Amino acid sequence: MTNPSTTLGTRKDQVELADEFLTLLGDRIGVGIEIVKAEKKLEISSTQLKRLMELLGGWGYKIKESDGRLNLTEVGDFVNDFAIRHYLKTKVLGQRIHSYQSLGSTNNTAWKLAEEGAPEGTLLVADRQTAGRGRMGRNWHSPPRVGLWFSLVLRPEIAPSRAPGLSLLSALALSRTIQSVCKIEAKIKWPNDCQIAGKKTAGILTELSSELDRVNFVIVGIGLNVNQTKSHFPSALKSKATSLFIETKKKWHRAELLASFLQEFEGVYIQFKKEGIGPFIREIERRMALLGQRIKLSVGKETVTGKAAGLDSDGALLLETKSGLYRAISGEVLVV
Ligand code: BT5
Repeated sequence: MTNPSTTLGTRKDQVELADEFLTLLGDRIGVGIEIVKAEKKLEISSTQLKRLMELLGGWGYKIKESDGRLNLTEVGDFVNDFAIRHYLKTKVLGQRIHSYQSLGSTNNTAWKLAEEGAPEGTLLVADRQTAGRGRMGRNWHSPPRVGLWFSLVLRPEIAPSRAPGLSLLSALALSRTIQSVCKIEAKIKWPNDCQIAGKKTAGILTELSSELDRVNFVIVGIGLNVNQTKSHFPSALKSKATSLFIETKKKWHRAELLASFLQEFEGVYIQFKKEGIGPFIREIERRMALLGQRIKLSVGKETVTGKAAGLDSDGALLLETKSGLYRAISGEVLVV
């Protein structure tokens, strides 16, 4: 029966209603539904339907009315669960989405949800982070509306020692996504960055919860600079950071980009779980920044200088030094 009320209820009711409505609209541009049918299926009045359309309008969805039908004509650049689902083609990654306007750090909240049992593939995404983290307590600059700041909860049945491979694997999937979507080359900077034209475009923070011989969960946190202009970056980052917009002069739809990444990553992740990082090593090397160059590697307090010779079969970085081949499983790479 049609609900005579003119309001849409609590935020939760609104979200559920909006979700149902978008499903009716076909979740995709151009499918559409008759107005009468929509009101009947959603059990709402025409005033409520108008409110719902206004609400969705505010979230960036444009819905046009013609000949008694409603059609979705535009999905705005929002990174909420609805927008992501419009583009999502994965089976596991992103099947559960938690989206936030603002969060301290998506990795922190993902860790908490994982401890509470969040399933494999759970995605957390925030429009901005107020305490975005890099490695070793460093900051990750995450301003609103211009980037993709997200974390995935993964539960691979692998030995804990293989988990760091997930950073390289994510960097590979990012590099492929940026190339296929934005038609621009993004290099992998071992072990956890993506660079365009020598500047950092994305950073990856992989965190592991494990017992001695088994992984409980892994949180893969990714920050990708998408639509920042130069003025978005604080002065300390201006010379070393870049965004897809700065490099391509085009604005990118973040939810669509995220869905493309998830699809790319799902493919490599499934193979990684069976075969490890080995099958990807050659491609990662091909996409690697600084290969063949003299670099300085700092691992804790130790520094090693040498030529970046390539990757070992487990993803470790190989350095040719004066005293022989040096193998690094973690560290910070600098050009000499
Ligand atoms: C990283 O650390 O590159 C990992 C960054 C991971 C961020 C994501 S966002 C979603 C998820 N939630 C989190 O809280 N974190 C993850 P690292 O290699 O330590 O690099 C950090 C350094 O990169 C900083 O010290 C700055 O110099 C630089 N940096 C900070 N913000 C940047 C940005 N937006 N773009 C480019 N460089 C940045």
